[in-house]
Amino acid sequence: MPLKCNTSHCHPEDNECQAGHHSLSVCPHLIRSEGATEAGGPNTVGAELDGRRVSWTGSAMGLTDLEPLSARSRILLVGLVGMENAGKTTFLALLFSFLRRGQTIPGYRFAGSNTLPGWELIAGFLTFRDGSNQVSFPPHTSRNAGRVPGLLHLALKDVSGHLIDVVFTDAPGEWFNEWRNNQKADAAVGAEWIHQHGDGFLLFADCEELAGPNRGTARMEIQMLADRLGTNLGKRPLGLVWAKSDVENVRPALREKIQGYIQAIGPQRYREFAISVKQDEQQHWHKQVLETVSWLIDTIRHEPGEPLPLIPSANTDDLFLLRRSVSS
Ligand SMILES: Nc1nc2c(ncn2[C@@H]2O[C@H](COP(=O)(O)OP(=O)(O)OP(=O)(O)O)[C@@H](O)[C@H]2O)c(=O)[nH]1
Ligand SMILES: [Mg+2]
Repeated sequence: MPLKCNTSHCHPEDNECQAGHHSLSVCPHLIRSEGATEAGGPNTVGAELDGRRVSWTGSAMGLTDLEPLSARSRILLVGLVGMENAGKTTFLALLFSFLRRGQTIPGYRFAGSNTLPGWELIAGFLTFRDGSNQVSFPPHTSRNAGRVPGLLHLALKDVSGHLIDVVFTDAPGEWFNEWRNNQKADAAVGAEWIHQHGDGFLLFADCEELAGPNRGTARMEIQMLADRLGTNLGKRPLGLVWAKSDVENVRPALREKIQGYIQAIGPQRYREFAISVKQDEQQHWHKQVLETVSWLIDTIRHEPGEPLPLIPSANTDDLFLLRRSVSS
């Protein structure tokens, strides 16, 4: 049975304690429900918070941590959707590695992050360390990540200097597996939350799975996820990310069927991207990671088909507009 608390907005089940206790067991507000044990497992009274889900540690954020951010700007929430091992966390790790190296998201400058250690935690796996030439992939995202996904934050500035807060979800593929089968399943609450609150989505298609013996199942799973995402999608942009594009495309017809299927669902604002951890001068897989984010932010911020408003040039005959120069 999940842990409960009588303080509003407190979520011990997500390992968040509004009173700031590191060990949930010492919090006087905690309701010790039947079945909650003293140690072990995600929903335990004895669980050490260890700063994992509170924003001031810089770790990936939880739902409550969004509040202070939303006070400064309208947060753009980008939902990363895909089955287990589809490449969602690796995409985020790549994105941060490029930003850390000084590369930019086209049209946007890096202006900070509330979750730097959270980004480092995943990008660190793709980083060469002193004395070692080994890199590895970030670990599988745990299904015990809580009720809401891990949230990674980027503050960006556009060309005119406007600050934009973007938050990316890093959720376990298992959530989406449950969600594609049953939208209302208990284990699909996090996936449903992403769909409800996301301002834009990236659907990950695993090119390795699509080239392997389980390609039929992989195709069906992607299509089912696309169906779910397509429901009430409205103007929200949907990007299809061909992850692990370095794996040879042995079944081009299969990919075309997926493309056709998603286009038939009719997302109003749709684009495809091919990415990989491997560098390729012709395919620009790395560049497309940054372009994916740029396209999403641009699309979320601007109404479809609506050109950016033109800034009228000052009419120099108008004395009102010339007020300052007249009075100076
Ligand atoms: N060949 C190849 N393999 C990749 C690439 N990106 C990821 N992988 C492999 O795919 C695995 C899963 O990647 P993740 O990024 O953890 O996938 P995920 O979607 O976050 O998975 P969950 O956390 O389980 O939902 C990695 O451990 C790698 O083995 C890529 O660009 N090329
Ligand atoms: Mg993951």
